Amino acid sequence: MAQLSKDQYLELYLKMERIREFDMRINKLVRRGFVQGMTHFSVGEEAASVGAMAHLTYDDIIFSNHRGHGQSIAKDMDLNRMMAELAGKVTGVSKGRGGSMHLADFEKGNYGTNGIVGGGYALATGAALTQQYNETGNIVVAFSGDGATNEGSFHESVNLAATWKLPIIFFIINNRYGISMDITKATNTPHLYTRAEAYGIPGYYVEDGNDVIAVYDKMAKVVEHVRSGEGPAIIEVESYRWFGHSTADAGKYRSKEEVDSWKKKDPLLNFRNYLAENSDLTTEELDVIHDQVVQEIDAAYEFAQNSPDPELSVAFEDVWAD
Ligand SMILES: Cc1ncc(C[n+]2csc(CCOP(=O)(O)OP(=O)(O)O)c2C)c(N)n1
Ligand SMILES: [Mg+2]
Repeated sequence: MAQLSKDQYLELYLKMERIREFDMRINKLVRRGFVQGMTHFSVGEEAASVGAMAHLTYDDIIFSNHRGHGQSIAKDMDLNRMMAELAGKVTGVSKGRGGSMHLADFEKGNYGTNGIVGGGYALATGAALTQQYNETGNIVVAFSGDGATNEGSFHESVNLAATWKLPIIFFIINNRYGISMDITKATNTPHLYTRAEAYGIPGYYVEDGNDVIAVYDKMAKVVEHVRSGEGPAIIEVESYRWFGHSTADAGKYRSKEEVDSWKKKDPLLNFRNYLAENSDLTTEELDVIHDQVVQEIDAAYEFAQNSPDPELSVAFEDVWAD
């Protein structure tokens, strides 16, 4: 296990707290009608996004999917503008036109969440080709779920990326479901990282994707490989979403025992306990972080509440490149 500095631990913890608190708040705000449109929560999967993002700079590019709050927050999206976007306000990161599945921040290398399952792979592969062509030295990470890897776009993109040795990581968060579809009914391979072999690239696996340090450690190796110019890699991390697939899903297809067993493997609580035992951080210091995050979310809510709706003309902005 990597031994990190106090600041590094704090950074990981802060981001996991942000993801957790943001989505717990959004869950309430959806019910109140403040946040509209389909929303998918990252609660339970915080460690995967945070452990992965710790190795990327703002020049490195990510593409995310429909469940992209965690990755957006891990890549430092402004919480005020993120909350405003979910509420459809003009101050949102996409001027209130996109909502949860169209969050982007190009300046920080976040090329967007995406409502089309498997829709990010080819875009990410194109972005990786740009990095290689322009010799930027930057890498691209395409985040997706397990279900998306059965889309043709996954196979086409990995194949091309492998053939051209593009600097891209296909990062799969395997939460065992694609909406209500159990993974064992959707594919005959128990693990998704083994697919890498078919394309002649390395596949990496994190069995406990709720352990942020385990993800951090494995991602260090993956990033080293891809940055060295050796070509792409696949990484699969096992995790679990605590809530239903989206706000429209009561989650009847999963047993209470199964959900509870994963809640016991709470990535945030486990990391808190780990830090209390293995770092200089005290539980009091971690409580301060928690309180700070709650204040950030309060402020984001206030910002979104006080922001205006977009004018109709905003719908026609940014359609063409200047
Ligand atoms: C092309 C396409 N097909 C189907 C859907 C409907 N849909 C939305 S999310 C989802 C399941 C995705 O599962 P997975 O990739 O495992 O991600 P998870 O939701 O588990 O994080 C489906 C089928 C869609 N949005 N786009
Ligand atoms: Mg899934």
